[in-house]
Amino acid sequence: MDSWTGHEVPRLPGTGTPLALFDSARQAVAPTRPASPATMYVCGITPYDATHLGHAATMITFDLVQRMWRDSGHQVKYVQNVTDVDDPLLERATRDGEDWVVLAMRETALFREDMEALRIIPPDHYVGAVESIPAIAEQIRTLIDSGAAYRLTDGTGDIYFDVSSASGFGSESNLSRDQMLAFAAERGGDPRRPGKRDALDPLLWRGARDGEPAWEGGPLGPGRPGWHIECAVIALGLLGDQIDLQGGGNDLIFPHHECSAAHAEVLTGQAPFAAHYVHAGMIGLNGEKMSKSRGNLVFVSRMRGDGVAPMALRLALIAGHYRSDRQWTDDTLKTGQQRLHRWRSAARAAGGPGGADLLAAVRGRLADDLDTPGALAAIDEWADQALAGVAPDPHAPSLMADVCDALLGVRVRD
Ligand code: 5CA
Ligand code: ZN
Repeated sequence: MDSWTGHEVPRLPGTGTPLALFDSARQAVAPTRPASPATMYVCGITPYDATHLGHAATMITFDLVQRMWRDSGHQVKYVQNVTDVDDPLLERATRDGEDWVVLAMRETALFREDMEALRIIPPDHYVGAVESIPAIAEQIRTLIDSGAAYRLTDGTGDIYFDVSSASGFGSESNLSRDQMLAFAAERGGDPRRPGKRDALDPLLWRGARDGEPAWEGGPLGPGRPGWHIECAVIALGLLGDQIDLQGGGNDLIFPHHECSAAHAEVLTGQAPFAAHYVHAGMIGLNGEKMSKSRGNLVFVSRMRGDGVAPMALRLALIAGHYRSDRQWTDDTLKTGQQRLHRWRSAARAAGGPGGADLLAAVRGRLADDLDTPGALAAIDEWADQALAGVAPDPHAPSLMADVCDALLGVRVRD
Protein backbone atom coordinates (compact mmCIF):
# COMPACT_ATOMS: atom_id res chain seq x y z
CA MET A 1 0.00 0.00 0.00
CA ASP A 2 1.05 3.62 -0.27
CA SER A 3 3.45 5.06 2.27
CA TRP A 4 3.54 8.76 3.10
CA THR A 5 5.59 11.65 1.72
CA GLY A 6 9.03 12.31 3.07
CA HIS A 7 11.11 15.45 3.25
CA GLU A 8 14.70 16.44 2.57
CA VAL A 9 17.09 15.51 5.37
CA PRO A 10 20.06 17.90 5.59
CA ARG A 11 23.53 16.40 5.30
CA LEU A 12 25.72 17.21 8.25
CA PRO A 13 29.45 17.94 8.03
CA GLY A 14 32.02 15.35 9.10
CA THR A 15 31.30 11.71 9.88
CA GLY A 16 28.49 10.29 11.94
CA THR A 17 29.06 8.29 15.13
CA PRO A 18 28.34 4.53 14.93
CA LEU A 19 25.11 3.68 16.72
CA ALA A 20 24.91 1.30 19.67
CA LEU A 21 21.48 0.07 20.77
CA PHE A 22 20.06 -2.10 23.51
CA ASP A 23 19.21 -5.52 22.12
CA SER A 24 16.46 -7.38 23.98
CA ALA A 25 17.96 -10.76 23.04
CA ARG A 26 21.41 -9.99 24.45
CA GLN A 27 19.99 -7.80 27.22
CA ALA A 28 22.77 -5.32 26.60
CA VAL A 29 23.70 -2.28 24.59
CA ALA A 30 25.67 -3.49 21.58
CA PRO A 31 27.08 -1.71 18.52
CA THR A 32 24.91 -1.96 15.41
CA ARG A 33 26.87 -3.23 12.43
CA PRO A 34 24.41 -2.71 9.62
CA ALA A 35 24.72 -4.50 6.31
CA SER A 36 24.60 -2.58 3.05
CA PRO A 37 21.89 -1.46 2.94
CA ALA A 38 20.93 -1.46 6.61
CA THR A 39 17.65 -3.35 7.00
CA MET A 40 14.99 -2.38 9.52
CA TYR A 41 11.52 -3.82 10.09
CA VAL A 42 9.16 -2.03 12.47
CA CYS A 43 5.82 -3.40 13.60
CA GLY A 44 3.18 -0.91 12.58
CA ILE A 45 -0.39 -0.26 13.57
CA THR A 46 -3.51 -2.36 13.68
CA PRO A 47 -5.73 0.34 12.19
CA TYR A 48 -8.91 0.25 14.22
CA ASP A 49 -8.44 3.54 16.02
CA ALA A 50 -6.50 6.74 15.47
CA THR A 51 -2.77 7.03 16.07
CA HIS A 52 -2.08 7.77 19.72
CA LEU A 53 0.98 9.21 21.40
CA GLY A 54 2.31 5.72 22.17
CA HIS A 55 2.37 4.77 18.50
CA ALA A 56 3.97 8.12 17.72
CA ALA A 57 6.71 7.64 20.34
CA THR A 58 7.58 4.19 18.96
CA MET A 59 7.66 5.44 15.35
CA ILE A 60 9.85 8.39 16.37
CA THR A 61 12.27 6.00 18.11
CA PHE A 62 12.92 4.06 14.90
CA ASP A 63 13.00 7.27 12.90
CA LEU A 64 15.95 8.29 15.09
CA VAL A 65 17.67 4.97 14.34
CA GLN A 66 17.23 5.61 10.63
CA ARG A 67 18.61 9.16 10.99
CA MET A 68 21.65 7.97 12.92
CA TRP A 69 22.41 5.26 10.38
CA ARG A 70 22.04 7.67 7.48
CA ASP A 71 24.29 10.18 9.23
CA SER A 72 26.95 7.45 9.45
CA GLY A 73 26.72 6.96 5.69
CA HIS A 74 24.52 3.87 5.59
CA GLN A 75 21.76 3.46 3.09
CA VAL A 76 18.69 2.24 4.97
CA LYS A 77 15.98 -0.09 3.73
CA TYR A 78 12.99 0.28 5.99
CA VAL A 79 9.83 -1.82 6.01
CA GLN A 80 6.75 -1.31 8.16
CA ASN A 81 3.53 -3.32 8.18
CA VAL A 82 -0.12 -2.56 8.75
CA THR A 83 -2.07 -5.35 10.41
CA ASP A 84 -5.10 -4.62 8.28
CA VAL A 85 -6.91 -7.83 9.18
CA ASP A 86 -6.93 -9.22 12.72
CA ASP A 87 -9.33 -9.91 15.58
CA PRO A 88 -9.27 -6.45 17.23
CA LEU A 89 -10.00 -4.71 13.93
CA LEU A 90 -12.87 -7.06 13.10
CA GLU A 91 -14.26 -6.79 16.63
CA ARG A 92 -14.24 -2.97 16.50
CA ALA A 93 -15.91 -2.93 13.08
CA THR A 94 -18.63 -5.30 14.33
CA ARG A 95 -19.12 -3.24 17.50
CA ASP A 96 -19.58 -0.06 15.47
CA GLY A 97 -21.55 -1.65 12.63
CA GLU A 98 -18.87 -0.57 10.18
CA ASP A 99 -17.22 -2.29 7.24
CA TRP A 100 -13.82 -3.47 8.52
CA VAL A 101 -12.10 -2.56 5.23
CA VAL A 102 -13.39 1.01 5.40
CA LEU A 103 -12.39 1.31 9.05
CA ALA A 104 -8.85 0.07 8.28
CA MET A 105 -8.48 2.38 5.29
CA ARG A 106 -9.64 5.43 7.21
CA GLU A 107 -7.38 4.88 10.21
CA THR A 108 -4.40 4.03 8.03
CA ALA A 109 -4.92 7.26 6.09
CA LEU A 110 -4.98 9.21 9.34
CA PHE A 111 -1.81 7.44 10.52
CA ARG A 112 -0.02 8.48 7.32
CA GLU A 113 -1.04 12.10 7.88
CA ASP A 114 0.17 11.97 11.47
CA MET A 115 3.50 10.43 10.46
CA GLU A 116 4.04 13.09 7.82
CA ALA A 117 3.23 15.86 10.28
CA LEU A 118 5.70 14.36 12.76
CA ARG A 119 8.36 14.27 10.02
CA ILE A 120 8.87 10.53 10.20
CA ILE A 121 10.96 9.37 7.24
CA PRO A 122 8.58 7.06 5.36
CA PRO A 123 9.32 3.35 5.03
CA ASP A 124 10.50 2.17 1.62
CA HIS A 125 7.75 -0.43 1.78
CA TYR A 126 4.54 0.06 3.72
CA VAL A 127 2.82 -3.31 3.55
CA GLY A 128 -0.57 -4.59 4.59
CA ALA A 129 -1.31 -8.07 5.91
CA VAL A 130 -4.12 -8.51 3.38
CA GLU A 131 -1.94 -7.87 0.35
CA SER A 132 0.62 -10.33 1.78
CA ILE A 133 -1.79 -13.25 2.21
CA PRO A 134 -0.58 -15.27 -0.84
CA ALA A 135 3.04 -15.07 0.37
CA ILE A 136 2.02 -15.88 3.95
CA ALA A 137 -0.02 -18.91 2.86
CA GLU A 138 2.91 -20.19 0.83
CA GLN A 139 5.28 -19.96 3.80
CA ILE A 140 2.78 -21.70 6.07
CA ARG A 141 2.68 -24.53 3.55
CA THR A 142 6.46 -24.72 3.75
CA LEU A 143 6.24 -24.94 7.55
CA ILE A 144 3.68 -27.74 7.31
CA ASP A 145 5.83 -29.64 4.81
CA SER A 146 8.82 -29.42 7.12
CA GLY A 147 6.81 -30.65 10.11
CA ALA A 148 7.01 -27.30 11.94
CA ALA A 149 3.27 -26.65 11.64
CA TYR A 150 0.19 -28.77 12.22
CA ARG A 151 -3.57 -28.59 11.86
CA LEU A 152 -5.86 -28.96 14.85
CA THR A 153 -8.19 -31.91 14.63
CA ASP A 154 -11.25 -30.06 15.96
CA GLY A 155 -12.64 -29.27 12.53
CA THR A 156 -11.87 -25.52 12.66
CA GLY A 157 -9.11 -25.70 10.05
CA ASP A 158 -6.82 -23.77 12.38
CA ILE A 159 -3.09 -24.33 11.87
CA TYR A 160 -0.44 -23.85 14.56
CA PHE A 161 3.31 -23.50 14.69
CA ASP A 162 5.17 -26.08 16.74
CA VAL A 163 7.51 -24.07 18.96
CA SER A 164 9.68 -27.15 19.55
CA SER A 165 10.76 -26.89 15.90
CA ALA A 166 12.56 -23.62 16.69
CA SER A 167 15.72 -24.42 18.63
CA GLY A 168 16.22 -20.78 19.56
CA PHE A 169 12.70 -20.26 20.92
CA GLY A 170 12.92 -18.03 23.98
CA SER A 171 16.22 -16.38 23.13
CA GLU A 172 14.69 -13.10 21.97
CA SER A 173 12.65 -12.40 25.10
CA ASN A 174 14.67 -14.24 27.80
CA LEU A 175 11.53 -15.03 29.79
CA SER A 176 10.68 -17.99 31.98
CA ARG A 177 8.01 -20.37 30.70
CA ASP A 178 5.53 -19.05 33.26
CA GLN A 179 6.13 -15.49 32.10
CA MET A 180 5.72 -16.57 28.48
CA LEU A 181 2.44 -18.30 29.29
CA ALA A 182 1.14 -15.22 31.09
CA PHE A 183 2.08 -12.85 28.25
CA ALA A 184 0.68 -15.20 25.61
CA ALA A 185 -2.68 -15.20 27.40
CA GLU A 186 -2.62 -11.42 27.78
CA ARG A 187 -1.46 -10.52 24.27
CA GLY A 188 -3.56 -12.33 21.73
CA GLY A 189 -2.35 -15.91 22.28
CA ASP A 190 -4.43 -18.89 23.40
CA PRO A 191 -2.32 -21.02 25.76
CA ARG A 192 -5.39 -22.78 27.15
CA ARG A 193 -6.75 -23.94 23.84
CA PRO A 194 -7.11 -27.74 23.81
CA GLY A 195 -5.50 -29.84 21.12
CA LYS A 196 -2.23 -27.90 20.73
CA ARG A 197 1.08 -29.72 21.06
CA ASP A 198 2.43 -27.00 23.33
CA ALA A 199 0.43 -24.30 25.11
CA LEU A 200 2.79 -21.69 23.62
CA ASP A 201 2.27 -22.78 20.00
CA PRO A 202 1.01 -19.69 18.12
CA LEU A 203 -1.70 -19.59 15.48
CA LEU A 204 -0.49 -19.47 11.86
CA TRP A 205 -3.76 -19.73 9.96
CA ARG A 206 -7.30 -19.32 11.24
CA GLY A 207 -9.78 -21.42 9.34
CA ALA A 208 -12.78 -19.58 7.88
CA ARG A 209 -15.59 -18.77 10.33
CA ASP A 210 -19.08 -17.49 9.63
CA GLY A 211 -19.15 -13.72 9.52
CA GLU A 212 -15.38 -13.34 9.22
CA PRO A 213 -13.40 -12.54 6.09
CA ALA A 214 -11.48 -15.48 4.63
CA TRP A 215 -9.12 -16.02 1.72
CA GLU A 216 -8.30 -19.03 -0.38
CA GLY A 217 -5.35 -20.77 1.18
CA GLY A 218 -4.95 -23.57 -1.38
CA PRO A 219 -4.10 -26.69 0.61
CA LEU A 220 -4.45 -24.71 3.85
CA GLY A 221 -8.15 -24.32 3.21
CA PRO A 222 -9.95 -20.97 3.38
CA GLY A 223 -8.98 -18.70 6.27
CA ARG A 224 -6.81 -15.79 7.31
CA PRO A 225 -3.28 -15.45 8.66
CA GLY A 226 -2.18 -15.31 12.27
CA TRP A 227 -0.32 -12.28 13.54
CA HIS A 228 3.31 -13.32 13.99
CA ILE A 229 3.66 -15.03 10.62
CA GLU A 230 2.49 -11.80 8.97
CA CYS A 231 5.53 -9.87 10.17
CA ALA A 232 7.97 -12.74 9.57
CA VAL A 233 6.89 -13.19 5.96
CA ILE A 234 6.75 -9.48 5.11
CA ALA A 235 10.22 -8.92 6.55
CA LEU A 236 11.76 -11.99 4.89
CA GLY A 237 10.22 -11.15 1.53
CA LEU A 238 11.43 -7.58 1.39
CA LEU A 239 14.55 -7.47 3.55
CA GLY A 240 16.16 -10.91 3.30
CA ASP A 241 16.79 -13.83 5.62
CA GLN A 242 18.57 -11.89 8.34
CA ILE A 243 17.90 -8.28 9.14
CA ASP A 244 19.70 -5.63 11.15
CA LEU A 245 16.83 -4.61 13.37
CA GLN A 246 13.32 -5.62 14.28
CA GLY A 247 11.54 -2.96 16.26
CA GLY A 248 8.33 -2.15 18.04
CA GLY A 249 7.01 -1.30 21.48
CA ASN A 250 8.03 -3.46 24.44
CA ASP A 251 4.54 -4.96 24.45
CA LEU A 252 5.75 -6.95 21.43
CA ILE A 253 8.76 -8.62 23.08
CA PHE A 254 6.61 -11.66 23.76
CA PRO A 255 4.90 -13.38 22.08
CA HIS A 256 5.03 -11.33 18.90
CA HIS A 257 8.75 -10.87 18.25
CA GLU A 258 9.72 -14.22 19.78
CA CYS A 259 7.27 -16.02 17.51
CA SER A 260 7.98 -14.02 14.36
CA ALA A 261 11.71 -14.67 14.89
CA ALA A 262 11.01 -18.38 15.43
CA HIS A 263 8.95 -18.55 12.21
CA ALA A 264 11.66 -16.76 10.25
CA GLU A 265 14.50 -18.84 11.68
CA VAL A 266 12.76 -22.14 10.92
CA LEU A 267 11.91 -20.96 7.40
CA THR A 268 15.44 -19.80 6.55
CA GLY A 269 17.52 -22.10 8.74
CA GLN A 270 19.47 -19.02 9.85
CA ALA A 271 19.66 -17.36 13.24
CA PRO A 272 19.30 -14.82 14.62
CA PHE A 273 16.58 -13.41 12.42
CA ALA A 274 17.45 -9.89 13.62
CA ALA A 275 20.83 -8.71 14.81
CA HIS A 276 19.05 -6.29 17.16
CA TYR A 277 15.57 -6.58 18.68
CA VAL A 278 14.81 -3.08 19.82
CA HIS A 279 11.85 -2.15 22.00
CA ALA A 280 10.43 1.21 22.89
CA GLY A 281 8.85 1.82 26.29
CA MET A 282 5.14 2.28 26.73
CA ILE A 283 3.63 5.73 26.87
CA GLY A 284 1.00 5.82 29.55
CA LEU A 285 -1.72 8.13 30.75
CA ASN A 286 -3.08 8.35 34.28
CA GLY A 287 -0.78 5.57 35.47
CA GLU A 288 -1.66 3.02 32.81
CA LYS A 289 -0.26 2.03 29.40
CA MET A 290 -2.01 3.96 26.66
CA SER A 291 -4.00 1.34 24.81
CA LYS A 292 -7.09 1.01 22.74
CA SER A 293 -8.53 -1.60 25.05
CA ARG A 294 -8.19 0.71 28.08
CA GLY A 295 -9.51 3.68 26.15
CA ASN A 296 -7.03 6.12 27.76
CA LEU A 297 -5.80 7.49 24.47
CA VAL A 298 -4.43 10.84 23.42
CA PHE A 299 -4.64 11.01 19.64
CA VAL A 300 -1.99 12.74 17.56
CA SER A 301 -4.65 13.93 15.10
CA ARG A 302 -6.73 15.41 17.92
CA MET A 303 -3.75 17.36 19.25
CA ARG A 304 -2.91 18.58 15.77
CA GLY A 305 -6.53 19.64 15.40
CA ASP A 306 -6.21 21.55 18.66
CA GLY A 307 -3.31 23.47 17.15
CA VAL A 308 -0.45 21.71 18.96
CA ALA A 309 2.70 21.94 16.82
CA PRO A 310 3.79 18.44 15.73
CA MET A 311 7.40 19.42 16.46
CA ALA A 312 6.45 20.19 20.06
CA LEU A 313 4.88 16.72 20.31
CA ARG A 314 8.03 15.21 18.91
CA LEU A 315 10.20 17.06 21.42
CA ALA A 316 7.85 16.14 24.25
CA LEU A 317 7.99 12.44 23.37
CA ILE A 318 11.80 12.30 23.11
CA ALA A 319 12.40 14.21 26.34
CA GLY A 320 12.35 10.81 28.06
CA HIS A 321 14.59 7.90 27.05
CA TYR A 322 12.94 5.67 24.44
CA ARG A 323 13.30 2.51 26.52
CA SER A 324 11.62 3.82 29.64
CA ASP A 325 7.90 3.41 30.15
CA ARG A 326 6.75 6.94 30.77
CA GLN A 327 3.64 8.89 31.59
CA TRP A 328 2.20 11.60 29.39
CA THR A 329 1.08 14.63 31.39
CA ASP A 330 0.14 18.23 30.64
CA ASP A 331 3.63 19.16 31.78
CA THR A 332 5.23 16.82 29.24
CA LEU A 333 3.54 18.74 26.48
CA LYS A 334 4.19 22.15 28.02
CA THR A 335 7.91 21.39 28.32
CA GLY A 336 8.00 20.29 24.67
CA GLN A 337 6.27 23.49 23.57
CA GLN A 338 8.57 25.70 25.62
CA ARG A 339 11.65 23.91 24.34
CA LEU A 340 10.53 24.26 20.72
CA HIS A 341 9.89 27.96 21.22
CA ARG A 342 13.32 28.46 22.79
CA TRP A 343 15.15 26.46 20.13
CA ARG A 344 13.38 28.37 17.37
CA SER A 345 14.43 31.68 18.91
CA ALA A 346 17.99 30.44 19.31
CA ALA A 347 18.10 29.28 15.67
CA ARG A 348 17.30 32.89 14.70
CA ALA A 349 20.11 34.33 16.87
CA ALA A 350 22.92 36.21 15.14
CA GLY A 351 25.44 33.70 16.46
CA GLY A 352 26.14 31.03 19.02
CA PRO A 353 28.84 28.85 20.52
CA GLY A 354 30.74 26.58 18.12
CA GLY A 355 28.35 24.46 16.09
CA ALA A 356 30.95 21.67 15.59
CA ASP A 357 31.03 20.96 19.33
CA LEU A 358 27.26 20.85 19.44
CA LEU A 359 27.15 18.44 16.51
CA ALA A 360 29.73 16.17 18.16
CA ALA A 361 27.82 16.24 21.46
CA VAL A 362 24.47 15.39 19.88
CA ARG A 363 25.97 12.62 17.74
CA GLY A 364 27.72 11.20 20.80
CA ARG A 365 24.61 11.19 22.96
CA LEU A 366 22.35 9.64 20.32
CA ALA A 367 24.96 7.02 19.38
CA ASP A 368 24.79 5.80 22.96
CA ASP A 369 21.48 3.92 22.78
CA LEU A 370 19.60 7.01 21.60
CA ASP A 371 20.20 9.12 24.68
CA THR A 372 17.72 11.80 23.69
CA PRO A 373 17.61 13.41 27.15
CA GLY A 374 21.38 13.94 26.86
CA ALA A 375 21.10 15.25 23.30
CA LEU A 376 18.31 17.65 24.28
CA ALA A 377 20.34 18.90 27.25
CA ALA A 378 23.29 19.67 24.94
CA ILE A 379 21.05 21.66 22.61
CA ASP A 380 19.36 23.44 25.55
CA GLU A 381 22.75 24.55 26.80
CA TRP A 382 23.76 25.76 23.36
CA ALA A 383 20.45 27.63 23.02
CA ASP A 384 20.91 29.31 26.42
CA GLN A 385 24.30 30.61 25.36
CA ALA A 386 23.16 31.66 21.88
CA LEU A 387 20.27 33.61 23.39
CA ALA A 388 22.63 35.17 25.95
CA GLY A 389 24.80 36.37 23.07
CA VAL A 390 27.82 34.30 24.17
CA ALA A 391 30.51 33.28 21.64
CA PRO A 392 28.79 34.50 18.54
CA ASP A 393 29.88 32.16 15.74
CA PRO A 394 27.62 33.42 12.92
CA HIS A 395 27.44 29.96 11.29
CA ALA A 396 26.43 28.15 14.45
CA PRO A 397 22.65 28.80 14.40
CA SER A 398 22.31 27.40 10.91
CA LEU A 399 24.29 24.28 11.87
CA MET A 400 22.21 23.93 15.03
CA ALA A 401 19.04 23.98 12.91
CA ASP A 402 20.49 21.30 10.63
CA VAL A 403 21.49 19.15 13.62
CA CYS A 404 17.94 19.34 15.02
CA ASP A 405 16.46 18.56 11.63
CA ALA A 406 18.79 15.75 10.50
CA LEU A 407 19.35 13.90 13.77
CA LEU A 408 16.21 14.59 15.80
CA GLY A 409 13.72 15.20 12.99
CA VAL A 410 12.78 18.49 14.65
CA ARG A 411 12.46 21.45 12.33
CA VAL A 412 13.33 24.67 14.12
CA ARG A 413 13.53 26.96 11.09
CA ASP A 414 10.47 29.09 10.42
N1 5CA B 1 0.03 -4.33 14.38
C1 5CA B 1 0.71 -4.74 15.57
C2 5CA B 1 2.19 -4.92 15.35
S1 5CA B 1 2.54 -6.03 14.05
C3 5CA B 1 0.48 -3.75 16.72
O1 5CA B 1 0.99 -3.98 17.78
N2 5CA B 1 -0.30 -2.71 16.43
S2 5CA B 1 -0.63 -1.55 17.50
O2 5CA B 1 -1.48 -0.61 16.78
O3 5CA B 1 -1.14 -2.09 18.71
O4 5CA B 1 0.73 -0.86 17.85
C4 5CA B 1 1.53 -0.26 16.83
C5 5CA B 1 2.94 -0.02 17.35
O5 5CA B 1 2.90 0.89 18.45
C6 5CA B 1 3.62 -1.29 17.87
O6 5CA B 1 5.01 -1.21 17.60
C7 5CA B 1 3.36 -1.21 19.37
O7 5CA B 1 4.34 -1.92 20.12
C8 5CA B 1 3.44 0.28 19.62
N3 5CA B 1 2.62 0.73 20.77
C9 5CA B 1 1.35 0.39 21.06
N4 5CA B 1 0.92 1.01 22.20
C10 5CA B 1 1.97 1.76 22.63
C11 5CA B 1 2.19 2.63 23.76
N5 5CA B 1 1.25 2.88 24.66
N6 5CA B 1 3.41 3.24 23.88
C12 5CA B 1 4.39 3.01 22.97
N7 5CA B 1 4.25 2.20 21.88
C13 5CA B 1 3.06 1.58 21.71
ZN1 ZN C 1 4.55 -7.09 13.92
